[in-house]
Amino acid sequence: MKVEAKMDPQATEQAAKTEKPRTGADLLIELLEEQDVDTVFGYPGGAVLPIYDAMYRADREFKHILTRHEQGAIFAAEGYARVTGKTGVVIATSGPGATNLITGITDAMMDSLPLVIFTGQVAKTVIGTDAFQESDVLGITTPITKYNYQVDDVRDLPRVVSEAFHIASTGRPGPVVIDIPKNIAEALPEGIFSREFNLPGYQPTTKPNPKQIVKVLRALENAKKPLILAGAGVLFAGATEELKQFAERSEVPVVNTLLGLGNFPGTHPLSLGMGGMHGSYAANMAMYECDYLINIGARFDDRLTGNLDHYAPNAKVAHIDIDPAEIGKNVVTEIPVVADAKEALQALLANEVKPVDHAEWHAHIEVNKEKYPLWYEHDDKEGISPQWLVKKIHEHTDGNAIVTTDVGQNQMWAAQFYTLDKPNNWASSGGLGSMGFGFPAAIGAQLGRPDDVVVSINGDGGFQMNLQELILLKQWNLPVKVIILNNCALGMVRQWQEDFYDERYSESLLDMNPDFVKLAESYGVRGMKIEEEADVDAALEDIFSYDGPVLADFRIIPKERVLPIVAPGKGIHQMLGVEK
Ligand SMILES: Cc1ncc(C[n+]2csc(CCOP(=O)(O)OP(=O)(O)O)c2C)c(N)n1
Ligand SMILES: [Mg+2]
Repeated sequence: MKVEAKMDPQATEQAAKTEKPRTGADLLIELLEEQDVDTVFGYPGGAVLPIYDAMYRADREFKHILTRHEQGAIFAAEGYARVTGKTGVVIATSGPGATNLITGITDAMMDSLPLVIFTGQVAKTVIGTDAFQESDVLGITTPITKYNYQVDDVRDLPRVVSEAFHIASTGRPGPVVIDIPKNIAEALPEGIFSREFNLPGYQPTTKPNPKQIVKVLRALENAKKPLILAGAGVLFAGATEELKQFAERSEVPVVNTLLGLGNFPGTHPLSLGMGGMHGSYAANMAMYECDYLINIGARFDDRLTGNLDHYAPNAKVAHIDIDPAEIGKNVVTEIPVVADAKEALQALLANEVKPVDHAEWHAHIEVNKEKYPLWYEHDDKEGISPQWLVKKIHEHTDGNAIVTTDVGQNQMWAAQFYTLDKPNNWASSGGLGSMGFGFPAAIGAQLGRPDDVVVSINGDGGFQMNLQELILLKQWNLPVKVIILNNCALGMVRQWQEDFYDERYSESLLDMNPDFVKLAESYGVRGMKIEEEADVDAALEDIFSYDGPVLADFRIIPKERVLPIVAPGKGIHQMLGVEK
Protein backbone atom coordinates (compact mmCIF):
# COMPACT_ATOMS: atom_id res chain seq x y z
CA MET A 1 0.00 0.00 0.00
CA LYS A 2 1.43 3.34 -0.95
CA VAL A 3 0.78 5.91 1.71
CA GLU A 4 0.91 9.28 0.05
CA ALA A 5 1.54 11.50 3.06
CA LYS A 6 5.06 11.35 4.41
CA MET A 7 4.83 9.87 7.87
CA ASP A 8 7.36 10.06 10.63
CA PRO A 9 9.40 6.83 10.06
CA GLN A 10 9.32 5.99 13.73
CA ALA A 11 5.57 6.32 13.85
CA THR A 12 5.24 4.18 10.72
CA GLU A 13 7.33 1.46 12.30
CA GLN A 14 5.29 1.67 15.44
CA ALA A 15 2.08 1.34 13.48
CA ALA A 16 3.37 -1.63 11.54
CA LYS A 17 4.19 -3.33 14.80
CA THR A 18 0.69 -2.84 16.15
CA GLU A 19 -0.86 -6.23 15.85
CA LYS A 20 -4.56 -6.07 15.20
CA PRO A 21 -6.94 -8.90 14.56
CA ARG A 22 -8.28 -9.05 11.02
CA THR A 23 -11.39 -6.93 10.70
CA GLY A 24 -14.15 -6.52 8.16
CA ALA A 25 -12.20 -3.52 6.87
CA ASP A 26 -9.09 -5.68 6.35
CA LEU A 27 -11.22 -8.16 4.50
CA LEU A 28 -12.54 -5.36 2.31
CA ILE A 29 -9.00 -4.33 1.35
CA GLU A 30 -8.24 -7.96 0.43
CA LEU A 31 -11.37 -8.03 -1.70
CA LEU A 32 -10.31 -4.89 -3.57
CA GLU A 33 -7.05 -6.59 -4.39
CA GLU A 34 -8.94 -9.63 -5.65
CA GLN A 35 -10.84 -7.30 -7.98
CA ASP A 36 -7.53 -5.96 -9.36
CA VAL A 37 -8.28 -2.47 -8.14
CA ASP A 38 -5.18 -0.34 -8.70
CA THR A 39 -6.57 3.10 -7.88
CA VAL A 40 -9.11 4.27 -5.33
CA PHE A 41 -10.45 7.82 -5.13
CA GLY A 42 -11.65 8.88 -1.72
CA TYR A 43 -11.84 10.93 1.41
CA PRO A 44 -11.79 9.73 5.02
CA GLY A 45 -14.04 10.50 7.97
CA GLY A 46 -15.38 9.00 11.18
CA ALA A 47 -17.48 6.16 9.85
CA VAL A 48 -14.85 4.96 7.35
CA LEU A 49 -11.90 5.27 9.72
CA PRO A 50 -11.69 1.50 10.19
CA ILE A 51 -11.40 1.12 6.40
CA TYR A 52 -8.72 3.81 6.16
CA ASP A 53 -6.89 2.20 9.06
CA ALA A 54 -6.97 -1.15 7.30
CA MET A 55 -5.67 0.54 4.16
CA TYR A 56 -2.80 2.00 6.11
CA ARG A 57 -1.86 -1.29 7.69
CA ALA A 58 -2.30 -3.37 4.57
CA ASP A 59 0.46 -4.52 2.34
CA ARG A 60 -1.42 -3.75 -0.88
CA GLU A 61 -0.27 -2.02 -3.99
CA PHE A 62 -3.03 0.33 -4.91
CA LYS A 63 -3.06 4.06 -4.99
CA HIS A 64 -5.45 5.97 -2.82
CA ILE A 65 -6.04 9.38 -4.32
CA LEU A 66 -7.07 11.81 -1.63
CA THR A 67 -9.10 14.31 -3.60
CA ARG A 68 -9.97 17.53 -1.81
CA HIS A 69 -13.72 17.08 -2.21
CA GLU A 70 -15.75 13.89 -2.56
CA GLN A 71 -17.27 15.24 -5.78
CA GLY A 72 -13.74 15.46 -7.17
CA ALA A 73 -13.24 11.81 -6.21
CA ILE A 74 -16.30 10.53 -7.99
CA PHE A 75 -15.79 12.60 -11.15
CA ALA A 76 -12.16 11.43 -11.22
CA ALA A 77 -13.36 7.84 -10.91
CA GLU A 78 -15.71 8.43 -13.84
CA GLY A 79 -12.88 9.81 -15.98
CA TYR A 80 -10.72 6.85 -15.02
CA ALA A 81 -13.49 4.39 -15.86
CA ARG A 82 -14.36 6.03 -19.19
CA VAL A 83 -10.85 5.96 -20.65
CA THR A 84 -9.65 2.65 -19.20
CA GLY A 85 -12.81 0.54 -19.42
CA LYS A 86 -12.16 -0.53 -15.83
CA THR A 87 -14.49 -0.02 -12.89
CA GLY A 88 -13.82 3.17 -10.93
CA VAL A 89 -13.69 2.82 -7.15
CA VAL A 90 -14.64 5.50 -4.63
CA ILE A 91 -14.64 5.57 -0.83
CA ALA A 92 -16.31 8.23 1.27
CA THR A 93 -17.49 8.59 4.79
CA SER A 94 -21.10 8.62 5.96
CA GLY A 95 -23.37 11.66 6.01
CA PRO A 96 -21.74 14.62 4.22
CA GLY A 97 -19.12 12.41 2.57
CA ALA A 98 -21.81 10.28 1.02
CA THR A 99 -24.10 13.15 0.10
CA ASN A 100 -21.19 14.96 -1.59
CA LEU A 101 -21.10 12.01 -3.99
CA ILE A 102 -24.69 12.28 -5.12
CA THR A 103 -24.12 14.40 -8.25
CA GLY A 104 -21.37 12.05 -9.40
CA ILE A 105 -23.43 8.94 -8.78
CA THR A 106 -26.30 10.42 -10.77
CA ASP A 107 -23.88 11.44 -13.51
CA ALA A 108 -22.46 7.90 -13.73
CA MET A 109 -25.96 6.45 -13.78
CA MET A 110 -27.06 8.65 -16.67
CA ASP A 111 -23.87 8.10 -18.66
CA SER A 112 -23.62 4.35 -17.88
CA LEU A 113 -20.22 4.37 -16.19
CA PRO A 114 -19.10 1.42 -14.07
CA LEU A 115 -18.35 2.53 -10.51
CA VAL A 116 -18.28 0.78 -7.17
CA ILE A 117 -18.73 3.27 -4.36
CA PHE A 118 -18.11 2.43 -0.71
CA THR A 119 -19.72 4.68 1.85
CA GLY A 120 -19.16 4.46 5.55
CA GLN A 121 -22.29 4.34 7.66
CA VAL A 122 -22.97 4.81 11.33
CA ALA A 123 -23.04 1.64 13.40
CA LYS A 124 -26.08 -0.55 13.09
CA THR A 125 -27.13 0.12 16.68
CA VAL A 126 -27.71 3.80 15.91
CA ILE A 127 -29.04 3.62 12.34
CA GLY A 128 -32.36 5.42 12.27
CA THR A 129 -31.66 7.64 15.29
CA ASP A 130 -30.35 10.66 13.34
CA ALA A 131 -26.94 9.81 14.68
CA PHE A 132 -23.98 12.08 13.99
CA GLN A 133 -23.24 11.99 10.26
CA GLU A 134 -26.02 9.57 9.52
CA SER A 135 -27.72 9.84 6.16
CA ASP A 136 -30.02 7.35 4.51
CA VAL A 137 -27.61 6.39 1.76
CA LEU A 138 -29.73 3.48 0.60
CA GLY A 139 -32.81 5.65 0.36
CA ILE A 140 -31.00 8.53 -1.30
CA THR A 141 -29.12 6.43 -3.85
CA THR A 142 -31.82 3.94 -4.80
CA PRO A 143 -33.03 5.96 -7.80
CA ILE A 144 -29.50 6.89 -8.93
CA THR A 145 -27.71 3.57 -8.77
CA LYS A 146 -27.84 0.44 -10.82
CA TYR A 147 -27.89 -1.36 -7.48
CA ASN A 148 -27.09 -0.61 -3.87
CA TYR A 149 -26.38 -2.54 -0.69
CA GLN A 150 -26.06 -2.00 2.99
CA VAL A 151 -23.94 -4.74 4.48
CA ASP A 152 -25.71 -6.35 7.37
CA ASP A 153 -23.32 -9.17 8.20
CA VAL A 154 -19.58 -9.13 7.66
CA ARG A 155 -19.78 -12.64 6.23
CA ASP A 156 -21.72 -11.19 3.28
CA LEU A 157 -18.95 -8.77 2.37
CA PRO A 158 -17.05 -11.04 -0.07
CA ARG A 159 -20.19 -11.94 -1.98
CA VAL A 160 -21.48 -8.37 -1.98
CA VAL A 161 -18.19 -7.00 -3.32
CA SER A 162 -17.99 -9.64 -6.09
CA GLU A 163 -21.59 -9.06 -6.98
CA ALA A 164 -21.18 -5.27 -7.01
CA PHE A 165 -18.20 -5.35 -9.38
CA HIS A 166 -20.10 -7.77 -11.60
CA ILE A 167 -23.24 -5.64 -11.70
CA ALA A 168 -21.34 -2.36 -12.23
CA SER A 169 -19.39 -3.63 -15.23
CA THR A 170 -21.72 -6.00 -17.07
CA GLY A 171 -24.80 -5.37 -19.17
CA ARG A 172 -25.37 -1.63 -19.27
CA PRO A 173 -22.65 -0.40 -16.91
CA GLY A 174 -23.56 1.78 -13.96
CA PRO A 175 -22.77 2.81 -10.40
CA VAL A 176 -23.22 0.43 -7.46
CA VAL A 177 -23.11 1.67 -3.86
CA ILE A 178 -22.04 -0.48 -0.90
CA ASP A 179 -22.89 1.17 2.40
CA ILE A 180 -20.82 -0.30 5.23
CA PRO A 181 -21.90 0.38 8.81
CA LYS A 182 -18.96 1.00 11.12
CA ASN A 183 -19.66 -2.10 13.19
CA ILE A 184 -19.32 -4.22 10.04
CA ALA A 185 -15.92 -2.69 9.24
CA GLU A 186 -14.88 -3.36 12.82
CA ALA A 187 -16.33 -6.88 13.02
CA LEU A 188 -13.96 -9.79 13.28
CA PRO A 189 -14.71 -12.17 10.45
CA GLU A 190 -13.51 -15.70 10.91
CA GLY A 191 -13.16 -18.37 8.28
CA ILE A 192 -13.45 -18.13 4.52
CA PHE A 193 -16.65 -16.83 3.04
CA SER A 194 -18.05 -17.49 -0.34
CA ARG A 195 -17.62 -15.00 -3.14
CA GLU A 196 -20.17 -16.84 -5.19
CA PHE A 197 -23.38 -15.20 -6.17
CA ASN A 198 -26.46 -16.14 -8.07
CA LEU A 199 -28.49 -13.40 -9.69
CA PRO A 200 -31.36 -15.04 -11.53
CA GLY A 201 -33.05 -11.66 -11.95
CA TYR A 202 -29.97 -10.07 -13.50
CA GLN A 203 -28.93 -11.86 -16.66
CA PRO A 204 -28.22 -9.24 -19.32
CA THR A 205 -28.93 -10.50 -22.82
CA THR A 206 -25.76 -10.12 -24.82
CA LYS A 207 -26.43 -12.38 -27.79
CA PRO A 208 -28.81 -10.97 -30.35
CA ASN A 209 -31.79 -12.92 -31.57
CA PRO A 210 -30.70 -14.17 -35.04
CA LYS A 211 -34.16 -13.45 -36.48
CA GLN A 212 -33.88 -9.84 -35.45
CA ILE A 213 -30.43 -9.61 -37.02
CA VAL A 214 -31.87 -10.85 -40.31
CA LYS A 215 -34.63 -8.23 -40.03
CA VAL A 216 -32.03 -5.48 -39.56
CA LEU A 217 -30.27 -6.61 -42.73
CA ARG A 218 -33.42 -7.11 -44.85
CA ALA A 219 -34.55 -3.61 -43.96
CA LEU A 220 -31.13 -2.35 -44.98
CA GLU A 221 -31.52 -4.01 -48.38
CA ASN A 222 -34.81 -2.18 -48.85
CA ALA A 223 -33.62 1.20 -47.66
CA LYS A 224 -32.74 4.05 -49.98
CA LYS A 225 -31.51 6.39 -47.27
CA PRO A 226 -30.04 4.32 -44.44
CA LEU A 227 -28.26 5.87 -41.49
CA ILE A 228 -26.46 4.61 -38.40
CA LEU A 229 -26.69 6.45 -35.09
CA ALA A 230 -23.79 5.28 -32.94
CA GLY A 231 -23.69 5.89 -29.19
CA ALA A 232 -21.48 5.15 -26.24
CA GLY A 233 -22.75 1.55 -26.14
CA VAL A 234 -20.38 0.88 -29.04
CA LEU A 235 -17.47 2.07 -26.88
CA PHE A 236 -18.53 0.09 -23.82
CA ALA A 237 -18.75 -3.04 -25.96
CA GLY A 238 -15.36 -2.42 -27.60
CA ALA A 239 -17.10 -2.65 -30.97
CA THR A 240 -15.53 0.23 -32.90
CA GLU A 241 -13.79 -1.98 -35.43
CA GLU A 242 -16.99 -3.92 -36.09
CA LEU A 243 -18.94 -0.69 -36.47
CA LYS A 244 -16.47 0.54 -39.06
CA GLN A 245 -16.64 -2.71 -41.01
CA PHE A 246 -20.42 -2.74 -40.91
CA ALA A 247 -20.76 0.88 -42.03
CA GLU A 248 -18.21 0.39 -44.80
CA ARG A 249 -19.66 -2.88 -46.06
CA SER A 250 -23.05 -1.34 -46.77
CA GLU A 251 -21.79 2.22 -47.15
CA VAL A 252 -24.04 3.58 -44.45
CA PRO A 253 -23.24 7.04 -43.08
CA VAL A 254 -22.76 7.38 -39.33
CA VAL A 255 -23.98 10.06 -36.92
CA ASN A 256 -22.43 10.13 -33.44
CA THR A 257 -23.97 11.08 -30.14
CA LEU A 258 -22.01 13.37 -27.82
CA LEU A 259 -20.93 10.44 -25.67
CA GLY A 260 -20.31 8.19 -28.65
CA LEU A 261 -17.68 10.50 -30.19
CA GLY A 262 -14.65 8.45 -31.16
CA ASN A 263 -16.55 5.22 -31.74
CA PHE A 264 -16.30 5.89 -35.48
CA PRO A 265 -13.40 7.86 -36.96
CA GLY A 266 -14.46 11.49 -37.17
CA THR A 267 -12.44 11.97 -40.37
CA HIS A 268 -13.95 8.93 -42.12
CA PRO A 269 -15.81 9.86 -45.31
CA LEU A 270 -18.93 8.17 -43.92
CA SER A 271 -18.83 10.21 -40.70
CA LEU A 272 -21.36 13.00 -40.32
CA GLY A 273 -20.05 13.98 -36.90
CA MET A 274 -22.20 14.71 -33.90
CA GLY A 275 -25.96 15.09 -34.17
CA GLY A 276 -28.36 16.88 -31.86
CA MET A 277 -28.82 20.34 -30.41
CA HIS A 278 -25.36 21.52 -31.50
CA GLY A 279 -24.74 18.84 -34.07
CA SER A 280 -23.76 19.35 -37.68
CA TYR A 281 -26.39 20.27 -40.23
CA ALA A 282 -25.51 17.19 -42.30
CA ALA A 283 -25.96 14.90 -39.28
CA ASN A 284 -29.29 16.37 -38.25
CA MET A 285 -30.70 16.51 -41.76
CA ALA A 286 -29.64 12.90 -42.30
CA MET A 287 -31.55 11.89 -39.17
CA TYR A 288 -34.52 13.93 -40.39
CA GLU A 289 -34.51 12.57 -43.92
CA CYS A 290 -33.35 8.97 -43.56
CA ASP A 291 -35.76 6.16 -44.36
CA TYR A 292 -33.98 3.65 -42.15
CA LEU A 293 -32.23 4.44 -38.89
CA ILE A 294 -30.10 1.88 -37.10
CA ASN A 295 -29.40 3.04 -33.57
CA ILE A 296 -26.48 1.17 -32.03
CA GLY A 297 -25.99 1.81 -28.32
CA ALA A 298 -27.53 5.26 -28.04
CA ARG A 299 -30.56 6.17 -25.97
CA PHE A 300 -32.30 8.73 -28.19
CA ASP A 301 -31.93 11.41 -25.56
CA ASP A 302 -33.77 14.67 -26.06
CA ARG A 303 -30.63 16.72 -26.73
CA LEU A 304 -30.05 14.44 -29.68
CA THR A 305 -33.60 14.08 -31.00
CA GLY A 306 -35.01 17.57 -30.48
CA ASN A 307 -38.82 17.57 -30.74
CA LEU A 308 -39.76 13.92 -31.15
CA ASP A 309 -42.62 14.78 -33.51
CA HIS A 310 -40.00 15.73 -36.08
CA TYR A 311 -37.40 13.11 -35.29
CA ALA A 312 -36.68 10.72 -38.14
CA PRO A 313 -40.32 11.08 -39.27
CA ASN A 314 -39.94 8.88 -42.35
CA ALA A 315 -37.66 6.24 -40.94
CA LYS A 316 -38.08 2.66 -40.03
CA VAL A 317 -36.10 2.31 -36.80
CA ALA A 318 -33.91 -0.55 -35.63
CA HIS A 319 -32.43 -0.20 -32.16
CA ILE A 320 -29.61 -2.36 -30.83
CA ASP A 321 -29.20 -1.90 -27.09
CA ILE A 322 -28.13 -4.05 -24.17
CA ASP A 323 -30.74 -2.33 -22.02
CA PRO A 324 -34.21 -3.39 -23.18
CA ALA A 325 -35.73 -0.49 -21.23
CA GLU A 326 -34.17 1.94 -23.71
CA ILE A 327 -35.80 0.39 -26.75
CA GLY A 328 -39.02 2.12 -27.69
CA LYS A 329 -38.71 4.51 -24.72
CA ASN A 330 -38.55 7.68 -26.80
CA VAL A 331 -38.78 6.60 -30.42
CA VAL A 332 -41.15 4.01 -31.92
CA THR A 333 -38.94 1.10 -32.92
CA GLU A 334 -39.85 -1.48 -35.55
CA ILE A 335 -36.83 -3.73 -35.07
CA PRO A 336 -35.71 -4.12 -31.46
CA VAL A 337 -32.45 -5.98 -30.88
CA VAL A 338 -31.49 -6.58 -27.27
CA ALA A 339 -27.78 -7.33 -27.36
CA ASP A 340 -24.27 -6.24 -26.67
CA ALA A 341 -23.22 -3.95 -29.52
CA LYS A 342 -20.18 -6.04 -30.39
CA GLU A 343 -22.11 -9.29 -30.52
CA ALA A 344 -24.84 -7.68 -32.59
CA LEU A 345 -22.38 -6.15 -35.05
CA GLN A 346 -20.50 -9.43 -35.33
CA ALA A 347 -23.78 -11.19 -36.09
CA LEU A 348 -24.66 -8.53 -38.67
CA LEU A 349 -21.25 -8.98 -40.31
CA ALA A 350 -21.56 -12.77 -40.30
CA ASN A 351 -24.70 -12.55 -42.42
CA GLU A 352 -24.74 -11.69 -46.09
CA VAL A 353 -26.39 -8.50 -47.18
CA LYS A 354 -27.28 -7.59 -50.75
CA PRO A 355 -25.33 -4.53 -51.83
CA VAL A 356 -27.60 -1.59 -52.59
CA ASP A 357 -26.70 1.50 -54.53
CA HIS A 358 -27.08 4.51 -52.27
CA ALA A 359 -25.30 6.93 -54.58
CA GLU A 360 -28.10 9.47 -54.57
CA TRP A 361 -28.30 9.53 -50.77
CA HIS A 362 -24.54 9.90 -50.46
CA ALA A 363 -24.46 12.69 -53.01
CA HIS A 364 -27.20 14.52 -51.12
CA ILE A 365 -25.34 14.17 -47.82
CA GLU A 366 -22.11 15.31 -49.44
CA VAL A 367 -23.81 18.51 -50.57
CA ASN A 368 -24.99 19.17 -47.00
CA LYS A 369 -21.54 18.47 -45.62
CA GLU A 370 -19.82 20.73 -48.10
CA LYS A 371 -22.35 23.53 -48.17
CA TYR A 372 -23.07 23.72 -44.44
CA PRO A 373 -20.01 22.72 -42.45
CA LEU A 374 -19.55 23.81 -38.84
CA TRP A 375 -18.42 27.41 -39.07
CA TYR A 376 -17.28 30.33 -36.96
CA GLU A 377 -16.29 33.94 -37.45
CA HIS A 378 -12.61 34.41 -37.20
CA ASP A 379 -11.27 37.87 -36.67
CA ASP A 380 -8.90 38.51 -33.85
CA LYS A 381 -10.69 41.59 -32.61
CA GLU A 382 -12.10 40.83 -29.20
CA GLY A 383 -10.10 37.82 -28.14
CA ILE A 384 -9.25 34.31 -29.19
CA SER A 385 -11.76 32.34 -31.20
CA PRO A 386 -12.59 29.30 -29.04
CA GLN A 387 -13.42 27.08 -32.03
CA TRP A 388 -10.16 27.98 -33.74
CA LEU A 389 -8.32 27.36 -30.46
CA VAL A 390 -9.81 23.87 -30.11
CA LYS A 391 -8.71 23.14 -33.67
CA LYS A 392 -5.23 24.38 -32.77
CA ILE A 393 -5.16 22.09 -29.73
CA HIS A 394 -6.11 19.25 -32.06
CA GLU A 395 -3.26 20.19 -34.37
CA HIS A 396 -0.71 20.39 -31.55
CA THR A 397 -1.74 16.98 -30.17
CA ASP A 398 -2.17 15.30 -33.58
CA GLY A 399 -5.72 14.55 -32.53
CA ASN A 400 -4.37 11.87 -30.18
CA ALA A 401 -4.98 13.44 -26.79
CA ILE A 402 -7.52 12.25 -24.28
CA VAL A 403 -9.94 15.14 -24.02
CA THR A 404 -12.18 15.72 -21.04
CA THR A 405 -14.62 18.59 -21.09
CA ASP A 406 -16.67 20.51 -18.64
CA VAL A 407 -20.23 21.60 -19.39
CA GLY A 408 -21.42 24.59 -21.36
CA GLN A 409 -20.08 26.23 -24.48
CA ASN A 410 -16.59 24.80 -23.87
CA GLN A 411 -18.04 21.29 -24.05
CA MET A 412 -19.82 21.90 -27.33
CA TRP A 413 -16.84 23.60 -28.99
CA ALA A 414 -14.63 20.71 -27.91
CA ALA A 415 -17.16 18.20 -29.28
CA GLN A 416 -17.51 20.07 -32.55
CA PHE A 417 -13.87 20.84 -33.25
CA TYR A 418 -11.65 18.24 -31.57
CA THR A 419 -12.30 15.59 -34.20
CA LEU A 420 -11.70 12.18 -32.67
CA ASP A 421 -10.53 9.28 -34.74
CA LYS A 422 -9.78 6.98 -31.84
CA PRO A 423 -12.10 5.47 -29.25
CA ASN A 424 -12.05 6.03 -25.48
CA ASN A 425 -10.24 9.35 -25.65
CA TRP A 426 -13.26 11.42 -24.68
CA ALA A 427 -14.90 12.02 -21.31
CA SER A 428 -17.75 14.46 -20.97
CA SER A 429 -20.83 14.70 -18.79
CA GLY A 430 -23.68 14.09 -21.21
CA GLY A 431 -26.88 13.06 -19.50
CA LEU A 432 -26.61 15.10 -16.32
CA GLY A 433 -24.46 17.89 -17.77
CA SER A 434 -22.60 18.38 -14.49
CA MET A 435 -20.42 21.46 -14.31
CA GLY A 436 -17.22 20.67 -12.43
CA PHE A 437 -16.89 17.29 -14.12
CA GLY A 438 -14.14 17.94 -16.64
CA PHE A 439 -11.13 18.74 -14.50
CA PRO A 440 -11.38 15.90 -11.95
CA ALA A 441 -12.26 13.55 -14.84
CA ALA A 442 -8.95 14.53 -16.46
CA ILE A 443 -7.12 13.62 -13.25
CA GLY A 444 -8.76 10.20 -13.24
CA ALA A 445 -8.01 9.76 -16.94
CA GLN A 446 -4.34 10.66 -16.47
CA LEU A 447 -3.99 8.24 -13.55
CA GLY A 448 -5.61 5.50 -15.62
CA ARG A 449 -3.59 6.23 -18.77
CA PRO A 450 -0.32 7.75 -17.49
CA ASP A 451 1.40 7.63 -20.88
CA ASP A 452 -1.23 9.59 -22.78
CA VAL A 453 -1.57 13.33 -23.18
CA VAL A 454 -4.64 14.47 -21.26
CA VAL A 455 -6.26 17.79 -22.09
CA SER A 456 -8.96 19.14 -19.82
CA ILE A 457 -11.14 21.72 -21.57
CA ASN A 458 -13.08 23.91 -19.14
CA GLY A 459 -15.17 27.02 -18.87
CA ASP A 460 -14.15 29.64 -16.35
CA GLY A 461 -17.34 28.90 -14.40
CA GLY A 462 -17.23 25.11 -14.25
CA PHE A 463 -13.52 24.97 -13.50
CA GLN A 464 -14.21 26.87 -10.30
CA MET A 465 -16.55 24.11 -9.16
CA ASN A 466 -13.70 21.67 -8.53
CA LEU A 467 -10.53 23.72 -8.77
CA GLN A 468 -9.43 22.43 -5.37
CA GLU A 469 -8.20 19.30 -7.13
CA LEU A 470 -5.33 21.31 -8.69
CA ILE A 471 -3.19 20.16 -5.81
CA LEU A 472 -3.37 16.59 -7.13
CA LEU A 473 -1.46 17.61 -10.26
CA LYS A 474 1.40 18.66 -8.05
CA GLN A 475 1.08 15.87 -5.54
CA TRP A 476 0.96 13.02 -8.07
CA ASN A 477 2.96 14.80 -10.73
CA LEU A 478 0.21 14.47 -13.30
CA PRO A 479 1.00 16.34 -16.52
CA VAL A 480 -2.65 17.25 -17.23
CA LYS A 481 -2.99 20.24 -19.54
CA VAL A 482 -5.78 22.37 -18.10
CA ILE A 483 -7.27 24.69 -20.69
CA ILE A 484 -9.72 27.37 -19.58
CA LEU A 485 -11.83 28.89 -22.33
CA ASN A 486 -12.29 32.05 -20.34
CA ASN A 487 -15.20 34.21 -21.51
CA CYS A 488 -15.80 35.79 -18.08
CA ALA A 489 -19.28 34.32 -18.24
CA LEU A 490 -21.45 31.34 -17.69
CA GLY A 491 -21.34 31.37 -21.45
CA MET A 492 -24.01 28.87 -22.29
CA VAL A 493 -26.44 30.54 -19.91
CA ARG A 494 -25.55 33.92 -21.38
CA GLN A 495 -26.14 32.56 -24.88
CA TRP A 496 -29.62 31.33 -23.96
CA GLN A 497 -30.44 34.63 -22.29
CA GLU A 498 -29.36 36.41 -25.46
CA ASP A 499 -31.48 34.21 -27.68
CA PHE A 500 -34.51 33.38 -25.56
CA TYR A 501 -34.68 36.00 -22.77
CA ASP A 502 -34.18 39.27 -24.65
CA GLU A 503 -30.60 39.69 -23.49
CA ARG A 504 -31.48 39.91 -19.81
CA TYR A 505 -28.17 38.60 -18.50
CA SER A 506 -29.41 37.60 -15.11
CA GLU A 507 -26.48 36.32 -13.02
CA SER A 508 -24.55 34.91 -15.96
CA LEU A 509 -21.66 37.34 -16.22
CA LEU A 510 -18.58 36.44 -14.22
CA ASP A 511 -17.04 39.88 -14.03
CA MET A 512 -15.22 38.76 -10.89
CA ASN A 513 -12.93 35.82 -11.53
CA PRO A 514 -9.78 34.77 -9.73
CA ASP A 515 -6.36 35.30 -11.27
CA PHE A 516 -6.10 31.79 -12.67
CA VAL A 517 -2.32 32.04 -13.16
CA LYS A 518 -1.71 32.90 -9.53
CA LEU A 519 -4.25 30.33 -8.49
CA ALA A 520 -2.36 27.61 -10.38
CA GLU A 521 0.93 28.80 -8.98
CA SER A 522 -0.38 28.68 -5.44
CA TYR A 523 -1.03 24.97 -6.04
CA GLY A 524 2.47 24.49 -7.45
CA VAL A 525 1.21 24.24 -11.02
CA ARG A 526 2.56 26.30 -13.91
CA GLY A 527 0.08 28.97 -14.97
CA MET A 528 -0.19 30.97 -18.19
CA LYS A 529 -2.52 33.60 -19.55
CA ILE A 530 -2.95 33.98 -23.30
CA GLU A 531 -4.87 36.94 -24.65
CA GLU A 532 -3.95 37.22 -28.32
CA GLU A 533 -4.36 34.78 -31.15
CA ALA A 534 -0.87 35.66 -32.25
CA ASP A 535 0.47 34.04 -29.08
CA VAL A 536 -1.57 30.85 -29.27
CA ASP A 537 0.79 28.69 -31.31
CA ALA A 538 3.81 29.46 -29.16
CA ALA A 539 1.78 28.88 -25.99
CA LEU A 540 0.49 25.52 -27.19
CA GLU A 541 3.97 24.51 -28.28
CA ASP A 542 5.17 25.31 -24.78
CA ILE A 543 2.22 23.60 -23.06
CA PHE A 544 2.60 20.34 -24.96
CA SER A 545 6.37 20.16 -24.84
CA TYR A 546 6.44 20.93 -21.12
CA ASP A 547 6.84 17.80 -19.05
CA GLY A 548 4.34 18.62 -16.34
CA PRO A 549 0.97 20.11 -15.55
CA VAL A 550 -0.01 23.49 -16.94
CA LEU A 551 -3.08 25.64 -16.45
CA ALA A 552 -3.64 27.97 -19.40
CA ASP A 553 -6.16 30.79 -19.14
CA PHE A 554 -7.16 31.58 -22.73
CA ARG A 555 -9.12 34.80 -23.09
CA ILE A 556 -11.71 33.95 -25.70
CA ILE A 557 -14.20 36.17 -27.53
CA PRO A 558 -16.61 36.86 -24.66
CA LYS A 559 -19.80 36.83 -26.70
CA GLU A 560 -18.96 33.92 -28.97
CA ARG A 561 -21.88 31.50 -29.42
CA VAL A 562 -22.25 27.81 -30.04
CA LEU A 563 -23.86 27.29 -33.43
CA PRO A 564 -25.77 25.81 -35.05
CA ILE A 565 -28.51 25.25 -32.51
CA VAL A 566 -31.81 23.44 -32.40
CA ALA A 567 -33.91 25.73 -30.23
CA PRO A 568 -35.90 24.11 -27.42
CA GLY A 569 -39.10 22.51 -28.70
CA LYS A 570 -37.96 22.56 -32.33
CA GLY A 571 -37.31 19.69 -34.67
CA ILE A 572 -33.73 18.88 -35.63
CA HIS A 573 -34.37 20.05 -39.18
CA GLN A 574 -35.14 23.56 -37.86
CA MET A 575 -31.59 24.49 -36.92
CA LEU A 576 -30.59 28.11 -36.44
CA GLY A 577 -27.18 29.51 -37.31
CA VAL A 578 -26.40 26.95 -39.97
CA GLU A 579 -24.75 29.59 -42.16
CA LYS A 580 -22.80 32.77 -41.55
C1 LIG B 1 -23.69 21.92 -11.52
C2 LIG B 1 -24.34 22.73 -12.58
N1 LIG B 1 -24.93 23.91 -12.30
C3 LIG B 1 -25.51 24.63 -13.27
C4 LIG B 1 -25.51 24.20 -14.56
C5 LIG B 1 -26.19 25.02 -15.65
N2 LIG B 1 -25.20 25.47 -16.64
C6 LIG B 1 -25.00 24.85 -17.82
S1 LIG B 1 -23.81 25.54 -18.73
C7 LIG B 1 -23.56 26.74 -17.60
C8 LIG B 1 -22.51 27.79 -17.82
C9 LIG B 1 -21.14 27.25 -17.74
O1 LIG B 1 -20.23 28.32 -17.70
P1 LIG B 1 -18.70 28.05 -17.94
O2 LIG B 1 -18.25 26.95 -17.09
O3 LIG B 1 -17.93 29.31 -17.84
O4 LIG B 1 -18.69 27.48 -19.42
P2 LIG B 1 -19.00 28.26 -20.79
O5 LIG B 1 -20.42 27.96 -21.16
O6 LIG B 1 -18.78 29.71 -20.56
O7 LIG B 1 -18.04 27.66 -21.74
C10 LIG B 1 -24.41 26.58 -16.50
C11 LIG B 1 -24.47 27.47 -15.33
C12 LIG B 1 -24.89 22.96 -14.82
N3 LIG B 1 -24.87 22.43 -16.02
N4 LIG B 1 -24.30 22.27 -13.82
MG1 LIG C 1 -17.41 30.68 -19.26
